[in-house]
Amino acid sequence: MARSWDVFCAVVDNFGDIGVTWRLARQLVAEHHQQVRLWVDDLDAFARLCPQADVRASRQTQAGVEIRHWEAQWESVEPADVVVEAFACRLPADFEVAMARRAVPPLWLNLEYLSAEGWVAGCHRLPSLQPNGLSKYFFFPGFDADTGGLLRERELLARRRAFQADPLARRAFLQGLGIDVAANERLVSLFSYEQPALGDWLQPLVDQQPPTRLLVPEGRVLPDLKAWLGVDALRAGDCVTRGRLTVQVLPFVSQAAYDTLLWCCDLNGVRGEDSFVRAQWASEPLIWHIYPQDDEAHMHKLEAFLDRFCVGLEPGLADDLRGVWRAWNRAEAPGPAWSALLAQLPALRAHAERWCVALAEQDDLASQLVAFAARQG
Ligand code: TRH
Repeated sequence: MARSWDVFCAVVDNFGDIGVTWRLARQLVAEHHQQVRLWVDDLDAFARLCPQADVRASRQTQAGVEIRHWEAQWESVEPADVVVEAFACRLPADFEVAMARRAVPPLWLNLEYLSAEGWVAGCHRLPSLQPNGLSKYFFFPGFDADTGGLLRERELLARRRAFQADPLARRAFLQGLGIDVAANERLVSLFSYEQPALGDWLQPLVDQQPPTRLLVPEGRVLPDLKAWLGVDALRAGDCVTRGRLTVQVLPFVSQAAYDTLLWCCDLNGVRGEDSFVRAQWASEPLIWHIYPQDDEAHMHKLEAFLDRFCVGLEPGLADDLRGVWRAWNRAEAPGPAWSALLAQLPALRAHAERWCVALAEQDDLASQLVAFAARQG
């Protein structure tokens, strides 16, 4: 059944909030034929992911999704059948009043942040009574059958596998980004937060075989990279070589192109939530820079994910992986685990594919949201 949806996104910082909601909104339209309005408070952030967007338009349609700037006259907005508040962003007060006034009240969902922790399954889909008299349901993405799953488009894995089996397509895609890879070169992408220890991670690559090409989309890690390279400026298109390591700065590309970049690399440094999930669908080795939180809460989340991910991994490799991920997130030098891990990329790749296949057995997040809405009437 075609329902109407209001998806609310407040951009706190970075691109994760808009990255997830924009992807979800597109999938609800394309695969489930829902009618979706995406309310965004920061159109500049949206335009980084959707370059054809008009940053001045209060209303526009992109990929079948009605994009609305979050500055409406709320009295005149009739709430949709389903209201999704992403990442606990507060809805406009007048809109909450209108929701309660609706003849059939909307299904109200709080789409939560991703976590691999065990408590998530117990909280998934729990209702909570709100001051306007409606219940709001917590909807948790996650890594097992008791959670809401992960965003995954229907044909994603088939498209990814076809691409990875086609060296010409890979070469053409990389050339389109100005990347000329040598035959024996190892490709590594790096999308991370600030990393003060970056030099300790890059130095071993200067002397190591095979040569490495590090692809870095413009963003928060560039000052650390610039400092280590000892250059005055770094911008998209720049290429700097130190020994066997070539660093190439890329422009920030569309979500679809970023996916394809992940599919091309032998190792992906990813961060936050959405790029982290996309790297798992890419089925290549990854290192996760988790979004830092107060009181080291993020380190518990990191361990919870590692506990799941390392099942079935050869114990020595699992130790190296844990050591590398912990050191990266604590901004420490990696120690010998880093070179050991790089030497085992083929084994890690095989494990990443097994992990990806197992994850794909659960229903994807958009399908689960649609099914939940159907069950609630
Ligand atoms: O930008 P992030 O750090 O977002 C974070 C997290 O979501 C975090 O949990 C949240 O609390 C915080 O925001 C507010 O990382 P993330 O989640 O990977 O989002 C980045 C998005 O940008 C993702 O959709 C992929 C996209 N992207 C592109 O479209 N093109 C690019 O070139 C790159 C590098 C990323």
